[in-house]
Amino acid sequence: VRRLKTRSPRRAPLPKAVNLFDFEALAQKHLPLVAWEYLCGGAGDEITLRRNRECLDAIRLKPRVLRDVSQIDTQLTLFDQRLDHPILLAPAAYHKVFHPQGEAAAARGAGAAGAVLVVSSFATVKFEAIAAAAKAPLWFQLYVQRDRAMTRELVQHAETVGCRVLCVTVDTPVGGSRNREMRRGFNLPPGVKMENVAGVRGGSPSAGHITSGDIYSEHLDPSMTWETIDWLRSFAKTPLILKGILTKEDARLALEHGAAGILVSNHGGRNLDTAPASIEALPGVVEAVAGRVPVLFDGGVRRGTDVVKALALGARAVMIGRPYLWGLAADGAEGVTQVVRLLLAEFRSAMALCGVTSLAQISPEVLWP
Ligand code: FNR
Ligand code: LAC
Repeated sequence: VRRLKTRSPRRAPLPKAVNLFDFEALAQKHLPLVAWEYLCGGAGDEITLRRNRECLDAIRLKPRVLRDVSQIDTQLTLFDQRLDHPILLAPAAYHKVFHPQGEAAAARGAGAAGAVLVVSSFATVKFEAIAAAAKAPLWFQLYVQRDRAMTRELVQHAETVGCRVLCVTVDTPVGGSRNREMRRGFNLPPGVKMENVAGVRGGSPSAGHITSGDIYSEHLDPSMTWETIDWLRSFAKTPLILKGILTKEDARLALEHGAAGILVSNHGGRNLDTAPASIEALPGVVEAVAGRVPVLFDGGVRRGTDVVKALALGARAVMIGRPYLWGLAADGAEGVTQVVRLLLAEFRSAMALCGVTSLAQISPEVLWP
């Protein structure tokens, strides 16, 4: 009996990344443990973090057939901006923890994939350099600082470099209990700092390594209220949206206080553990908003089918957080571009298999009842 000769699996080339989870595995290989745990971690027992995925997985889509899906159009208009597709890059702090070129690489990678990058207040590259690397529009994410003059300067600085939307994060008056960061003593590596927020403690040489706890206590304002939003609107030149709304009550208040949009988010499960999955909260917010402003969504988006589901439940667009950071860690700007392209290709395929050819056609009808 002749033995079939098979190739030794050890000699097979490294498989290329074909989905976002492949990039997750690559990122974990590339990053020091402390950076990896900052990136992947959630608050508390990570119940909300897991639930973001579980609830998206549990939704079923409805396949339709024989509908001519030869032309798929993913374009949309959002805050008067024409976008090629509804996949945006969520604000994330400290990109230089993941790649030496930090936010400049992320902006370059986003631009090549036609994706909006929301630049974090805690960026580790100067706004000017991020803007110079960007080919797609930038938005700006604000963490309100205790020093209101500094806060105003930060917003105006972001506007000056061309950020087109002001995304105010309202779900983080204080940080969540992030046990992974605490256990590893997460810190910014030497030479890495917040480049656009004047250092309260960040610049102090005695601090050396800064723990995220220190950063949170110094650079978040637990006293902010709805009046702070009114104050921001009094001078902001760009549309103001609120990031981190999960309830109908807060959605109604957001409208009363003139928000131009709402981002339904639980901060990727990093703040209040045992809060619901973002996708569970989305329908209630969409109902309360009743079409008056765009509702955006983030939390656990990993597959093109997830994008279809969020849009079917009323989101106008989605943001991804960890996945593009996986791309950044694995392969810099190119990795970011690849992550968006893979997700977009899956999204287009899922649209076709659901029998829809434009975003306007994505309704609750695409969900299995
Ligand atoms: C974040 N997020 C975040 N949000 C924000 O408003 N400002 C910030 O600076 C950061 N920083 C940050 C760092 C890291 C490492 C992560 C993973 C997340 C939250 C982010 O914008 C978004 O809400 C979630 O990441 C979305 O969930 P997924 O896609 O990561 O599941
Ligand atoms: C985080 C903060 C910086 O999620 O928003 O790590």
